[in-house]
Amino acid sequence: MPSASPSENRVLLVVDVQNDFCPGGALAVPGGDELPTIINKLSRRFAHVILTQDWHPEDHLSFASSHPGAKPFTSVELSYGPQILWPDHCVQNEEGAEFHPKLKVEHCEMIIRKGYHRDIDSYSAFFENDRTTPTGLAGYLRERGLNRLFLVGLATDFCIAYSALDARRLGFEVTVIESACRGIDLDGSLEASWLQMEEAGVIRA
Ligand code: VGL
Ligand code: ZN
Repeated sequence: MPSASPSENRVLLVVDVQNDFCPGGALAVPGGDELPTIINKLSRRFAHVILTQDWHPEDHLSFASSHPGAKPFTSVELSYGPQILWPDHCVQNEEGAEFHPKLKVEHCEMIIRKGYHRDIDSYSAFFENDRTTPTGLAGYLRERGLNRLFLVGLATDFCIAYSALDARRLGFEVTVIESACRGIDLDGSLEASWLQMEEAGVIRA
């Protein structure tokens, strides 16, 4: 299998820069709207760019509204383990699921959607939250020889951290560019996720 040239084995993975994760959205991450400008500029230094898009059916099981009486930001036990319940967000085909209008990465070569199975959430770009159902991204990257990942986007302590940890587990080199990420920070989750990422050999840049 031919691999990409050494200078082109890097790929920028832009995670969930969508309206609902930005101020004014359903699950707003503070400062999320600062990222499009930063990422647009950064993306020019990468020959390969992939975007992820959180893409839920309207009755998704990660929504508090799918559990009568449950409040957002509490946790429930699902078949695959604990799941935080979120406000309804990134519903398929709705405006909240669209990329932030200022995000302009024309040379993006693939958009990977996740969280589209009703019964299972998917923080990571590689596996759904059962940690075993693959999204197909690892196969794509391997087949194309893209083995150095640079992660940016939202949210540092959920989709970025889960993606970074899975990528390390799969043997990729992983760098998280902190200035181009923003976190949710539920009960210290931001600090905890950085510790886990650093332990796993993720480069914090
Ligand atoms: C995310 C919570 C729910 C994320 C997605 O992009 O970090 N967080 N869905
Ligand atoms: Zn989601």
